[in-house]
Amino acid sequence: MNNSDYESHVTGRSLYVDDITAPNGLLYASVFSSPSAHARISGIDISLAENLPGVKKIILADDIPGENQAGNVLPDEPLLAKDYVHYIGEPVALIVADDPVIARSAAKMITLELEELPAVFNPREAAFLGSLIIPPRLFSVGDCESVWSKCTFVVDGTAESGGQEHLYLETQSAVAWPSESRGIKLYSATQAPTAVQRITARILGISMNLVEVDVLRLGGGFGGKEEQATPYAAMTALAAYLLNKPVKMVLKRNEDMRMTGKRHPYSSDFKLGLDSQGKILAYEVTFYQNAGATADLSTAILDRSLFHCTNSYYIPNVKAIGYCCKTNLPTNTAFRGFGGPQAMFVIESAIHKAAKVMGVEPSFIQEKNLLRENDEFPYGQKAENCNAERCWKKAEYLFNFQEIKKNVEEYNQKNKFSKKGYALMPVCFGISFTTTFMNQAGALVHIYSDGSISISTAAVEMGQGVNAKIKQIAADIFSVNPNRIKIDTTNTSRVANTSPTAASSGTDLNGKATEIACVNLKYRLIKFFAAQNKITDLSSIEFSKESINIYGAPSGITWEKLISTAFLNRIDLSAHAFYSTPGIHFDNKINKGKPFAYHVYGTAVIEATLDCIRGTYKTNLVKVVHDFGKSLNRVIDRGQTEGAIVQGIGWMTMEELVYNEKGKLLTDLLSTYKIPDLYSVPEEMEIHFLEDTENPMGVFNSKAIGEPPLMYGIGAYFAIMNAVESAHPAKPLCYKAPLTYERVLLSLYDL
Ligand code: MTE
Ligand code: LUZ
Ligand code: MOS
Repeated sequence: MNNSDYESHVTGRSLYVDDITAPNGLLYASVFSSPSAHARISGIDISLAENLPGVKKIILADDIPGENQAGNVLPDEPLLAKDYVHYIGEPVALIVADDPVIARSAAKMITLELEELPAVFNPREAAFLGSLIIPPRLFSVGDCESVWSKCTFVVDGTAESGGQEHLYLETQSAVAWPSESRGIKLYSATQAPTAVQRITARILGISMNLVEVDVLRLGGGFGGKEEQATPYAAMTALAAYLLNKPVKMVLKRNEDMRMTGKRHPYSSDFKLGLDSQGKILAYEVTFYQNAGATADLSTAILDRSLFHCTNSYYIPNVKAIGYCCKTNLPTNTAFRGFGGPQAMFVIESAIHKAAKVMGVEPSFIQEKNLLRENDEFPYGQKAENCNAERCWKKAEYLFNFQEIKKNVEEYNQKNKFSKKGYALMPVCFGISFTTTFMNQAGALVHIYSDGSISISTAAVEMGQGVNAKIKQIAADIFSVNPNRIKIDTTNTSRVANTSPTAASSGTDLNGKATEIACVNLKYRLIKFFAAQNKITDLSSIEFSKESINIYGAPSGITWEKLISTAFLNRIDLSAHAFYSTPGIHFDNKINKGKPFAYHVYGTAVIEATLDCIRGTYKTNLVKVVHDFGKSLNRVIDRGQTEGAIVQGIGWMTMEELVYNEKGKLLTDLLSTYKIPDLYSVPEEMEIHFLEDTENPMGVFNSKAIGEPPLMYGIGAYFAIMNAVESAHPAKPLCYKAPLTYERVLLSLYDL
């Protein structure tokens, strides 16, 4: 297996930003941030901090040479707060010192004079006050209003899901070097090198070609470094620029948890109408998204909630409204699933409630309403190569739903203080940035005269295996040993104007660009070889196992020989290529179009066991049939699926962010914020790759894998709830995630 950096990871040789050897004169930056959730700044006292030995400079908003604006999507985010602060943890000043301990000590000596203003933390309250980042968004199809009266069953209710801390192992980090031409070279742990370049140039008031951003790899991103690595990189660059010295900034864990945003909490209202047979006729949903203090990616995330509001089901009449609510919490941001999970939790809650009213299992309604070929999504795209039913049927056959149900029932008969529950979770997720222009990527491939190959793309390796996949693509096209290939760092000077590595499309976009570059180079080499050997039929020439064949027979020319001869004959051995997803478009005035290149499908079954005395539970098993297309790399794809499922279960069950009444995060360390560990991951996980599936829109017929499986984790919520229902059938239900042990315990007793 050539998953390039497994070995260097386990032997500790993989480098991260914080490992970069300290250059001479390296300074360290630390952030002084707002202690108040909403206030006017009437004064700032930096005199004590300034005079602390070792402190080189305290940087304030007025020191910014360019524009004090870090907002990438909307210009509503000062890099350093000047007159107002909008959340606890908002950067106000930057302390640069000889050493990080001194920088942090100095930060503690800064005091603000504040006039406190009313703060709002609840998105519904924000919406009521008209505190919205953009006007409400509406996706609709059919006519719900005229259909309710035709429904046999109509249920309504609310569903709430909490935020989620990314908890990438590597916190936000950057190192900046001033360069000769009054420019900056930045090493940043970012998913979006071009965004870092653009914003840094704006902050410094210089042009983009003077900022070079280089990314080797990330210790995890999960969406948390799609936008939010940018301000920390820009601050580091600002310090380096003003002091003309290299500067490093690495957040401590509790700083990162307090200052950076998370998955958006949502509070939603739903109404679902069904006919007597369980066919869903109409669905109305209103999402109140807690965006936090600034826009960041909230509007795109809200859009994805609207796109995925019907999950894997066909519903003819839909009205979905989204409020992007501005509150005084740290700005929330992209997190694996990007608004999709929040929306799917609501439709699954609605189905669960309807099942209760109808006296059927939720799976009865789920199965009956699964998407079929050519069904139209509320946003106008048709389900093509739709595998929703195939995945469900295959899972039913392989995992024997009836048997699981029977075992659960038998177990529950036999046990009084322990109950089991189970749930099914179908998922449908669209692949492409829903902001159409972002679906572009580039690749730069060099073949060196010794036959070794270097590839640069826009893709950032963050543990998801994109480098290994891109290496495989090139190795396959040239038919060479993957060890010949090095995937180089992601660098804005080598590949320009890039989109972040996000939306699960890293391999799709950058893999395609790599494919085009390699195919072009190969064609060039074939033409050269044909000319040299006086071959007229180009199709007779084939690259096979490090050699060149003619009509299937070895020519005696190896890859290395071909390359060295091509070099001596002045053949260009470099190629740049560009890829943009064809055929996608979206009109965001009417909210119709074809935003996605394709959809990913799958079905999971999840079983949980509840301790009815303590309220604790365990997810015993997760079994999935997933449509990977033709998997490029089964080891990576299985790892992505398992990791995403566990992350999804964590979000739905144990990860709880607690703020005090002033908006201060109390759960800012791993002692208080619980994520799944070795003891809480499902005891049994089975991932089945759906057979015989094609995806012409993917590289070599593969499908994106990064985000979709996270949403299988939603099934854990309903599996636990199913067990709670067995323990306490009379208790009214509410849909509020995370379903922590505490919440389960309270729901088991009539307190
Ligand atoms: N896997 C690991 N190990 N680390 C990560 O940070 N990020 C996820 C997913 N898998 C992530 C990960 C997210 S949010 C996305 S969008 C995709 O990887 C991005 O990479 P891809 O587009 O190459 O799949
Ligand atoms: N980022 C983005 C994303 O800018 N647009 C998207 O549609 C998206 N989807 C998933 C994850 N990140
Ligand atoms: Mo992933 S949320 O698109 O970085």
